[in-house]
Amino acid sequence: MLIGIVGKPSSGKTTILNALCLTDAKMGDYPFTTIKPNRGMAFVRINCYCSDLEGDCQPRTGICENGIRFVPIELLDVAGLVPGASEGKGMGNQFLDDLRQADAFIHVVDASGQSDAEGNQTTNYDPSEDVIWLNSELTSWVSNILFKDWDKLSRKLDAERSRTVEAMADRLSGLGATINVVKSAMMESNLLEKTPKLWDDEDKNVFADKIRKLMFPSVIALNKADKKSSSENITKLKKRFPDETLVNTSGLAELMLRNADTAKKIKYTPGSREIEFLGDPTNPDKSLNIIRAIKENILDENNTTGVSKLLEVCVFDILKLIAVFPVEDSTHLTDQDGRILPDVYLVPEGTTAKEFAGKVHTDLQKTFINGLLVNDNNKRIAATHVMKNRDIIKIIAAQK
Ligand SMILES: Nc1nc2c(ncn2[C@@H]2O[C@H](COP(=O)(O)OP(=O)(O)OP(=O)(O)O)[C@@H](O)[C@H]2O)c(=O)[nH]1
Ligand SMILES: [Mg+2]
Repeated sequence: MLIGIVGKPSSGKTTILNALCLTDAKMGDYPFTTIKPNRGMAFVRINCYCSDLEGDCQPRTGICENGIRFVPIELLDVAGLVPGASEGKGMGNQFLDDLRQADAFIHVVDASGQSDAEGNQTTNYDPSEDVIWLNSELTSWVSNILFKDWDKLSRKLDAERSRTVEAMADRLSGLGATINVVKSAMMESNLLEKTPKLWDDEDKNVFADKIRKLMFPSVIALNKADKKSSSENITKLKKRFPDETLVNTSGLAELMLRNADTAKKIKYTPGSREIEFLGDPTNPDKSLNIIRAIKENILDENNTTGVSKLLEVCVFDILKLIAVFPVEDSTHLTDQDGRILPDVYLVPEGTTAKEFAGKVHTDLQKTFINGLLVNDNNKRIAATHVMKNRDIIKIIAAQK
């Protein structure tokens, strides 16, 4: 799973990546600081089972702190997009291409209204515009892929209409589309019964928009929420886009908190409201004044910086993933080497026990016999059993 971070230049995309992944990618208060995409590993929080166990769990990747497990997920921060990107403006074609492998988007909006659509400094810009034009550029990007040389293809499909879904899926194979996604989008656009030669511009746009939403579901970060001018804009944005998922964030505050934690100046667990100042309280470190201001103005006021929540909303509400723990020993919750709860996988809702086995190892899917649901008194489950969030499963497979 890969989450793409998109938005206009200077909205704070790289700052959010750095805050979530503790990467050191270049940030700047000028447009197009990022040109080549930056990748990073972020972590979502899951309630672990280790607090009920005698020993501590031993994650193979990520960490577990006070019963909270941090599970890795990959992020991709790309260059800023500007209006006209789908037609190549601001190297938009190339930058959009970088997003092909993404499974969902975090769209970072500068809620302060202090940067225009191209990321240049201004005042009183309406950030609602960014939501509208960015969605429209993304839809045009999909549309350009779908309808390239359309006259030729639609004429061909006139003779073989039954091949339409397949042909559209072929076009989108670079984006990782499946036949099912294409079929759903065509059905939702009322195009399954209409011959492609008769699709008008409106039909094509509706279809491309459905594909965008199915293939790249999005959450919007209302970023720079710490700035004074943001609060009125945030109220307006929430009113104007009731169907979008919106989360207030301050990427910069989160980055400062995490950096101060890494420097051991404070103890801060991402996503929490509390921070603990380390060091000698009688000799206050002046560089911590900014952290005190973040505590007072952001954490005490709004509980969190919103950045961990943003990722969690993206993983659990938008991508609809669940966390499942595989174990070998259902009594001690260990793997074959005695490591306690070493792995947890994020898989799509609806994943069956057998499909899950395939995520652990392709051979396990082939040799799958059944499973034990360890968190439900070792209840025996069949291949088609649908897994739930925080299930612990012991997979029983045939010996090869
Ligand atoms: N006040 C405030 N400033 C922020 C916040 N997030 C980012 N910034 C500032 O906004 C500017 C742009 O940040 P970047 O993270 O480089 O933005 P970007 O979207 O990656 O920009 P490009 O790579 O040019 O597209 C920097 O000066 C950041 O310090 C925030 O939450 N609050
Ligand atoms: Mg950047």
